[in-house]
This record gives sequence, C-alpha cells and structure tokens, in this order.
Amino acid sequence: MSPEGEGSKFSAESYYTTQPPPLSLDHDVSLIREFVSRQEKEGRNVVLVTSGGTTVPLELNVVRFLDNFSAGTRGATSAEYFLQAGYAVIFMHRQFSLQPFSRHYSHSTNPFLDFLEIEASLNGTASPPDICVTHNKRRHLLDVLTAYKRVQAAGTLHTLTFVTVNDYLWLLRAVSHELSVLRRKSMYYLAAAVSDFFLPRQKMSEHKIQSGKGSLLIEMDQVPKILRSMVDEWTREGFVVSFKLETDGELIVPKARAALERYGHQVVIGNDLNHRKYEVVFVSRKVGSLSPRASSSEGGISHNNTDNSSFVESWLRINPPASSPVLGTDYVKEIEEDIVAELVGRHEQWISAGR
Ligand code: 9Z3
Repeated sequence: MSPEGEGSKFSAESYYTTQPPPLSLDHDVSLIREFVSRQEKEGRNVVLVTSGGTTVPLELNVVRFLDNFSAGTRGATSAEYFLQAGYAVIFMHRQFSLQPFSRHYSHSTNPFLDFLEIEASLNGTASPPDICVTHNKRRHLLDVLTAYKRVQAAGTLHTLTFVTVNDYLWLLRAVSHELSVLRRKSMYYLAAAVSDFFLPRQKMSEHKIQSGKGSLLIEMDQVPKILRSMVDEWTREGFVVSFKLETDGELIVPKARAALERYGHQVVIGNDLNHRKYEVVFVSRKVGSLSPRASSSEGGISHNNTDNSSFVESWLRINPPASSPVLGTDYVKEIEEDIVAELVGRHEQWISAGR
C-alpha cells in the first residue's frame, strides 16, 4: 500500500519513543505470555495472524478518522486453516472485523436469523415454541461448530484487538517479543492492511476539527517500516510472511522482491486488490541465495516459476465460483486453504534447517 521513495521521518525507534502505547498493552501482553508458554509446553508451532484494516484518527477526541477497505477475510480464513493444521494461533485483528468461525455467519453474507426457524409447539401442549436450524444449512453449521468447539477445548486460539495504526504497531512489537521465545517454531503472517500514513500525537488537534475555514489540508507522516526491526530485532529466527497489496498487477512482483531485499524475511505474498480471492504469488529467495538472516526454502507450488537472479515466484490460483456461494449446499474452495498448506510445508523446512 505504500508509495516507494523517501525514507520516513519516524524510524521504528523514534516512533516508539514519541507515540504513546495503548492503555491495555500490559494486560494484553501478560495474556499472550501465558498463551505462548502453554503452547510451548505442549510442543505446538504458533502463528501470529494479523488481520483487518487500521484507522488513523485525525483528532485526539476522535470524531473523524481515515480507514481502509480490509474486511479481514484473508486473516480470519487463514487462521482457521492454521488451526486445522495443528498450529496455535494468535489472532490479532481490527475490532469488529471478521473472526475465525463466526466469519461464516457475518451480518452481510449469512445473517444468522435467516437460517433459524421457529418450530410450532405441538397441539395441545403448553410448551413455548422451539428454535431449530433450517434443514439445508445444518451440515455446514455443524462442521463450523465442531471445528470451533474443538479449538475452544484445545485452547489453541487467542484473540487480540486493535483499532488504530498506533495500537497495531505497539501490539505487533510486544507480541513479536513474546513469540520470539519459540524461535523457529514461530510464524508471523502479516495480512492486516496497515496504513502507510499517520498523524503523530503531537500534530493532532485536541478537539473536533472545525469546518468554518472551508477546505481541510492535513499533512501526514509516513508510518515507519517496522518489518526491518521485526526481522532483525523483535523475532529470533521466526518465519516471517508479509503481504504486498497493489492495484496495478505489474507492480506486485517487483515490489515484493524489493521488500524481501530490504527486510530479509522469508516470504512475500503478493496480491491484486481485485483478484485477491483467486490469485496470489509467493515470492521468496532461491535456495542457496542467502538473506541477511539465513537461507530460506523454496516451495512446492508448480505454477510458472519466473527467475530473476536470486528470487523465485510461484503463482497460486483457484477458479472463481460460477455464482455466489450458497451456504450449506456446495463446498466452496478458498484460496487460503492452499496458501496455508504451502506455508506449513515451507515452515517445516525452515524448522528442519535450523536443527
Ligand atoms: C493484504 O495484502 C491482504 O491480503 C488483504 C486482504 C488486506 C488484501 P481482506 O482483509 O483483504 O481479506 O479484505 N494485506 C497486506 C496489505 C499491506 O498493507 N501490505 C503492506 C504493503 O503492501 C506491507 S505489509 O506495503
């Protein structure tokens, strides 16, 4: 989402020394610590999934803010597939964006009142009418509910919320520190759509910006590129996967390569805003081509590998559904199933390479 060019005024370090942490940070961190330590004892790999958009408030007493399109589908869907693959998941998402399991019944796609029925009470009995699930929706609901209950019983999902880009940046650093004790057994799956621009606390108007002056001019600062600190300082050999979103398809691969070059992490998944549900590209270093931290592994997707010196691209595609999916009838393929399967394989190789 970012334009290339001049460096940001804020380095990661100066950002954290000048912008205030969210009030709930310490509490959130203590819960994460407990979660990570339990998963470590139980021998699980843990993935941090970030999901949804971030807001940029324009006032301290916030009336207006800048936002973006992300609904959190990618993150919520991927979290389910990671859980299915045996991972423990820290699901760090934008408040009110989609969540694993409940996403199947969001108010816009499948409003839950539409698949519940009232069963009339039997003749002659005084009992109140009962509720049941519409017949052709039962199979799907049962599958979702079974997976949800299994995850609850195993205690493998921990959710955290953010709203502003500031909340996001503070949480990301703190969670990364906590997760770094797992070293190679940790994965970072950065699917949230993070604003590239923000208004530093020091430049914000305390009260609602008044409209009396006519037009409004606001100059925002660039959000610091925290991936470098994340790779070099916050995580210790964790497997880091970032996403690159573009609206011009031609830019995806060059931008993804540039990000790998700059930050030295393991994988960039490139996607186009309008095709993101059916097509993504994995960009990584070729085996033997060393990143600043270590060598990364090459994946096994078999679609058009295009070489450019030290990078390899692997396209992943699924067929768009012929029409809108109807809940409870046909199985609908989700690209996240294949994204996660591919990453789980690469992460296994990453873990083995460290032994
Ligand atoms: C993505 O590219 C995600 O795949 C989407 C998912 C946000 C497109 P939805 O939530 O959409 O399912 O509606 N996320 C990362 C986007 C981003 O901001 N990346 C930054 C960039 O491209 C770098 S980390 O510069």
